[in-house]
Amino acid sequence: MNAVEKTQKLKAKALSLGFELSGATRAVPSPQYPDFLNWLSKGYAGEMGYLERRKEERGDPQKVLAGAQSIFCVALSYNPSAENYPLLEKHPISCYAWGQDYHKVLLEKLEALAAYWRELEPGVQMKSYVDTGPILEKNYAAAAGLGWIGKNTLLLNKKFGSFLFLGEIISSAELAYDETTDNLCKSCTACMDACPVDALEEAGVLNANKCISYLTLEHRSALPENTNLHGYLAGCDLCQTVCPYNANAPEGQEPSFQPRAEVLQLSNPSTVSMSPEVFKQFTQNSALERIKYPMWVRNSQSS
Ligand code: B12
Ligand code: SF4
Ligand code: SF4
Repeated sequence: MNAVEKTQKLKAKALSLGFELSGATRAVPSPQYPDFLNWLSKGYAGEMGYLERRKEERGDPQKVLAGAQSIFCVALSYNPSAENYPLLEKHPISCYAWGQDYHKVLLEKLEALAAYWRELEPGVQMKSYVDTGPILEKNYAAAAGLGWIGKNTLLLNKKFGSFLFLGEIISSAELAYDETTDNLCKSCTACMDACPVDALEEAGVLNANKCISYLTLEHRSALPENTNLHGYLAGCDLCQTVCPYNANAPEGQEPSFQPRAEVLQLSNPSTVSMSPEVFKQFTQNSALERIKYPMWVRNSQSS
């Protein structure tokens, strides 16, 4: 089977598994890698030591999979339903964590895709990642034509917006490669204007030290004095909620991302007082599992 036929089959399979978008790009160092190093050297990563520790691998897919030829990138929408959209204005938990843990949901689908690929091409070497792999996911997704990088630094698609989770399979196989898309942010600056803590230092450059998402999810030590989390306990949606491409995007179709009842009920951050046991249950099988209980208590005192 030639590369074009194979790539078409993989895209059809990805679609049947529920991925709204898929595309392929070459497994070569990302042209944005020097920008990533520059970002790290400015200290914009805060306490996210894992970005520094695995920075060599992020520069070259060969360091992740020797002999890698291609990266097959996918995106799955978690765009809230019209009914739940108003919650984005006031809910203390970012909508990326309203449903089940996206890592597990996407990895399961990627495994099914990899199994199908192995049938098409026995012997193909593959490595699948969702979020936690040492790879610049947004940059490769953009290179594979899934969308462009918006001024809020996220991968954005003209039809599906930016409430998208990304994943990829790095492989030893040649595929037919996609073209990049145009950047359609143009003169819009809605996300930069909406960020209440000015974390978007310039278009497409995020200083994590200031970012509410980082402070609530990744910053393990005490929050800097006078931190205002603007009502958030976990993550932040503000620079996506205002994006015009999200306003017109279709609702995500993945049933696992339907908001859990206990999340919908949680409305007022100042009244959030959960015992460690209830918190453990509340975060189980959710992306919130990453937050430790003392961080949750700390966040509720600053939101
Ligand atoms: C670290 C990380 C974070 C950090 C840093 C965010 C960031 N912008 O990178 C924090 C904790 C803040 C974070 C927050 C969120 N994250 Co996060 N995160 C990651 C992770 C693990 C690594 C990303 C990374 O390498 N960042 C490092 C910096 C350097 O990357 P960058 O911002 O793209 O930097 C570029 C610019 O700074 C630019 N640059 C540097 N200097 C200069 C100079 C000029 C002039 C210019 C123009 C550019 C430029 O070059 C850099 C490289 O391209 C990825 C998964 C992965 N493996 O890639 C998920 C990922 C990016 N996160 C994701 C999500 C969903 C979120 C949140 C929405 C969660 C939430 N609701 O709170 C928020 C969004 C906040 C935001 N506006 O970005 C998704 C994004 C999907 C998408 N549509 O793009 C990813 C891809 C996970 C996934 N698999 O789905 N995240
Ligand atoms: S996630 Fe929130 S704090 Fe971070 S850049 Fe976007 S709007 Fe600003
Ligand atoms: S809000 Fe405007 S500038 Fe920001 S990502 Fe969306 S289109 Fe681009």
